[in-house]
Amino acid sequence: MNLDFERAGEVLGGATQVALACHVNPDADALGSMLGLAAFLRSRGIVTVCSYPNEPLEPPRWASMLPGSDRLVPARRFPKDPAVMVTCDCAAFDRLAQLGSAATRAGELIWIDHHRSNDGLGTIPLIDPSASSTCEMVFRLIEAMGGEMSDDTAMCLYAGLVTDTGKFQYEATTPETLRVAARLREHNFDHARLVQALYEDNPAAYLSLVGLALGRLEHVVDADLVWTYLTQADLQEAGVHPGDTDDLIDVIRTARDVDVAAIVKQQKDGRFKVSVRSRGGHDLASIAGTFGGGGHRLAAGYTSDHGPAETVEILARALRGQPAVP
Ligand SMILES: [Mn+2]
Repeated sequence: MNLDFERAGEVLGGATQVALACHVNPDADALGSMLGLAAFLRSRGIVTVCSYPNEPLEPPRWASMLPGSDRLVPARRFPKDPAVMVTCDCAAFDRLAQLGSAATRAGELIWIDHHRSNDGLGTIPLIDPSASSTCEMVFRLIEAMGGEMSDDTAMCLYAGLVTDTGKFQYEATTPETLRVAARLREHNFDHARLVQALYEDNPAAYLSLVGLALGRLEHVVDADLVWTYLTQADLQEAGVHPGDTDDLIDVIRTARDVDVAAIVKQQKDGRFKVSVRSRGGHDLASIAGTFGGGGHRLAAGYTSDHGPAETVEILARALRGQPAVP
């Protein structure tokens, strides 16, 4: 893999202002990589502006733990034609939504990502599907640029490393990932409180919603699949924000009887977002890709225009057509 970290470092180091964006509905890797890199650039006297395309922004609760999250600006205040722009953790160009026009017009576009399926390459593509997280890649970029990393940057990057590796569980956790984590932990930040904010911060109502979703669990034996769903009405009744249900798939995926777990969740626009996870037997990035989504081999997602039952019927058909790897 010939990733031009040096060229990206030169462009960033020579910039007076850098505009950074991450994907819509950001997770901790997206926000952590963007805010971590921004804090590093600011420590070198570079003016930064950070955004993502949710209107209003409504950052997840844990985001307040990440230094710099108080400086996020809404997409409408993002530069229209930035000289230098960085995107973080975007598997596809449309994940930038209304920030895509700025990316198209940017003088230099540094595209940092670790998703295998990727169509947004920028003028300087830094795309490494073998990296655990975009945060790990930002760590490498900062190393290539040289200079001191602040505690603030370390905390932001650590958040993405922890979450995108499933707390250092997934196969993408390499010896290098753990070395990077160790280097970050040498810095002074409250890692225990950070991880608690990321994983143990549910309203009690969320647990009832988990109960509802688990009660609806269905098993499609010949497609090697378990699945469940939640509607907007379910979320509203429980008073739970859709972003608070991101970890629900991690309960479903523990089912050992099948290879694939799916949750079908209705979005505000009425469409259903499908999150799928494999225990190792299916390539979900390619399946999600055929439905206009993307992701990683064992963890992917897409949006469906159908209701939950029909969505899962179509998914089951795709899974049957792709025999499990023994
Ligand atoms: Mn990521």
